[in-house]
Amino acid sequence: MADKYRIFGAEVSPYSVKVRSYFRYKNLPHEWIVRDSNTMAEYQKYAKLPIIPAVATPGDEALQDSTPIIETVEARVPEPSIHPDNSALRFLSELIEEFGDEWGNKWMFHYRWARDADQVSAAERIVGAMMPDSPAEERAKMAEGIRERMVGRGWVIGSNEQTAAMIEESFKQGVALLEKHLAGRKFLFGGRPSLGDFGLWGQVYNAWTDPTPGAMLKAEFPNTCAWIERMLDPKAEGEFETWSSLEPTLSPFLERDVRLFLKWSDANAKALAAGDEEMSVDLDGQEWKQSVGGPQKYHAKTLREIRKKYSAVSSDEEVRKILADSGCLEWLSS
Ligand SMILES: N[C@@H](CCC(=O)N[C@@H](CS)C(=O)NCC(=O)O)C(=O)O
Repeated sequence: MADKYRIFGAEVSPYSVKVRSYFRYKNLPHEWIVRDSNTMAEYQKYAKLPIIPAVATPGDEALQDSTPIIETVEARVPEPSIHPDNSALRFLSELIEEFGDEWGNKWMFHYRWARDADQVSAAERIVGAMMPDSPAEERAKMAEGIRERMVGRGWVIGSNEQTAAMIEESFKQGVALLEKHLAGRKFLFGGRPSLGDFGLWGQVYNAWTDPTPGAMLKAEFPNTCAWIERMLDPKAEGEFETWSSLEPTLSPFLERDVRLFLKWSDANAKALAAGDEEMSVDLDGQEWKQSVGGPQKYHAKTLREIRKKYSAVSSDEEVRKILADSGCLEWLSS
């Protein structure tokens, strides 16, 4: 039996760094193993799906998919808890995690592959981590190949001519709301990190490492940048707050960003169920149109999961009111 967890991941993978920050916060003995040409064979022993992160537990069990990884470990090592005691706040944190994983990823992925500077930077970092021992010439060739492949894959996250500006606007407005919320506050729910912080942070941290969104964050959003740096190795610095102190600045984020994401996710699930190849949804007066297929099935699955989590707390008056007031309820209770 190993004495540590092993996390196979990469710095450029938002879900990998999300899990690594969680392990750091929980103070769990772990080794961060960059999945590269040297560690690939070992990674493949644990990875049922060809994705990172993959975690090997001290008992040599294989875990994949960041949300179940965190849920499994949290059930085994509950302290310090990443869930507020209050069930309404706990659900909001889970909802923000879902938002980060499924919509924050559109922000990150779109910016990473939309412009030359970001494409070059990301492709170089991916190759630098994957093939550290290869000659520069080989790495440059590989980086060009990755760049070409990824630039053509915007459809995976629904980035296309019609949605590009909507995604960028969503990032700018979303981060502007976070910036206000993080003024004088260490984490999204108060003095310690929640599940919602880990999920959203993995994406925003990765965007911060990319030239275009990184420059924007550094120029305009100092509170968000401080949170990004704090979340790399987060420590409990206080307690979770109550809804009354969070509400003034967290409500606007739920009302705009999370509500629109849920509306999109509902439309995506309906299009898949109907066997459509395209989906279109009105997001506050702007039409979002994208192809749907294999990659979008995962969003439908996580929508079912978050609805299940909502249904477990739906008798709680406080959570119903918060979700109804922010326009999120109708997408969670269907
Ligand atoms: N839902 C999964 C998503 C994992 C995922 O999409 N990982 C990406 C990197 S961020 C991946 O492994 N892509 C294929 C690859 O890098 O080989 C999770 O939360 O862990």
